[in-house]
Amino acid sequence: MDMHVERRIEIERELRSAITADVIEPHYQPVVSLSSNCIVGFEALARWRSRSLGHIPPDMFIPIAEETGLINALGDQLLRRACFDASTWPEMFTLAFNISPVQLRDPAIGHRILSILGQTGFSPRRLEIEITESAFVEKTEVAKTVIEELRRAGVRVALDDFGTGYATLSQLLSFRLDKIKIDRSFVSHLDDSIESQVIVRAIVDLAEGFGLTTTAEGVEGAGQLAYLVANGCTEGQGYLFSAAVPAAGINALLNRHSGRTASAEDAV
Ligand code: G
Ligand code: G
Ligand code: MN
Repeated sequence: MDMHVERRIEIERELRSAITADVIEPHYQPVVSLSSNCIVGFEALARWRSRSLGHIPPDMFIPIAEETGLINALGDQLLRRACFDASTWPEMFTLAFNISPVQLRDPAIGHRILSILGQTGFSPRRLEIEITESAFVEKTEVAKTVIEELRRAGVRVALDDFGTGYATLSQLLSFRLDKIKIDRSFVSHLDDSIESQVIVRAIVDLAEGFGLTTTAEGVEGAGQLAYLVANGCTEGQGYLFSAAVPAAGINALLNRHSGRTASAEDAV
């Protein structure tokens, strides 16, 4: 317990200086169209290697940033860097960026996101924000206003980790969304669980019925990919294609990918 508390305090202290020094950087995981097998965009995932503490995963430092109020500064910094990096990619690639429910409690976040887009010259039409279900449960008025503000500017909105939260369908449907991301806990059991297959198919149908696209998260195997393709899932993401790579690795990834012919077995 003491060790845990000490470690946390240490991480919090290091996190403050990491934000001041702007050393937490987004890496990028490709999002692949399942109909063409082409990369259509990248999701930014924060990566932090601290000199004194080593690699700290976002699952650990994002919650600390949220509890300490550092998330706004960190989120802005990461988005600025991601838009800057993404501006160098070919036009057709979109940038997906995670916004935590805590960030969505701040009525000013919409304005800040749009200013960062203006400053970096990155088109709102190329940005997609990912929001988890919990943002749709409490304090929904602020979240709703922010989402509407961003959508009016052309930003798209994806519901992240769908199927794992506590939002009701009617709560979710009272927001205007563009995409549903199917949580990897369902995708990872597609080979051995009929239940997972039924759930994934139902989510794809539900999304289609509301005119939304779907992205399957955590695709790791050819069998999972085949099921997703056969059932009309729009896009996939996962280690089968590629893990997140640093900004400097994107060109190599794109070159490797364009040298191949499109086929279901073909991983990025
Ligand atoms: O990449 P992965 O383990 O590494 O990410 C773990 C979790 O951290 C995911 O739920 C992801 O949404 C979240 N995360 C990663 N990067 C960011 C970020 O830039 N902002 C926010 N709010 N969450 C992030
Ligand atoms: O919550 P969100 O979907 O934003 O988090 C994405 C998380 O999933 C990141 O931690 C990312 O590193 C991780 N991830 C991406 N692809 C795979 C995969 O194929 N398998 C597993 N186990 N994790 C993945
Ligand atoms: Mn995400």
